[in-house]
Amino acid sequence: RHQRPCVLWFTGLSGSGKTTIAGLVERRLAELGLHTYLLDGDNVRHGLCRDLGFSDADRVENIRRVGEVAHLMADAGLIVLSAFISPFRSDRRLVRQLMEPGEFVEIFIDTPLGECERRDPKGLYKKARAGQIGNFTGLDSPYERPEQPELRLATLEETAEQCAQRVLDYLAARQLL
Ligand code: GGZ
Repeated sequence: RHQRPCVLWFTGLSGSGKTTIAGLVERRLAELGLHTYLLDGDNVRHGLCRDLGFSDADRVENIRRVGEVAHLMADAGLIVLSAFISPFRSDRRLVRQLMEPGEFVEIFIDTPLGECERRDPKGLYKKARAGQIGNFTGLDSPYERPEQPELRLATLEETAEQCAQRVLDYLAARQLL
């Protein structure tokens, strides 16, 4: 089946739901017979970026490398899904500029900090509040909200499944499916 490459770039706070929604989208794309790859902290920060931490400079380098890998994968014809906090606008813009026009789809997972902290799926906010983790995004490290994302998904208003469906609807409307 024919597919157009693209990069679905999920951005948002820790615990906002990036990986969950990206995973649901990936499963639906796979069911359509499309070839995908999901880049996230689990498969990148233990390998390609294992020398990097969470200082501003390390986050910049993390996103630069992920962007280059996403670019290579899109060149190979894949639909790439990327789920990193990617807190800085300038880094997201640099990644966008690597891709062909229309190929980069910025998807803002807009979950308020209070809700991410309430969910705290890995207990990291609790640790950060206790002073055991520094430079934590949203607490003592910035998150710059996207100004013009292709999609903004409000997870307080819709379920993860509904959010995933909105991504698929967007791709269909843009003839990316
Ligand atoms: C933010 C941190 C931190 C700090 C560890 N700040 O919810 P998670 O666990 O699974 O996702 C977070 C992940 C963030 O890594 P990224 O590569 O996405 O960040 S960035 O795009 O800013 O480079 C969280 C965990 O790593 N984590 N320490 N200090 N998140």
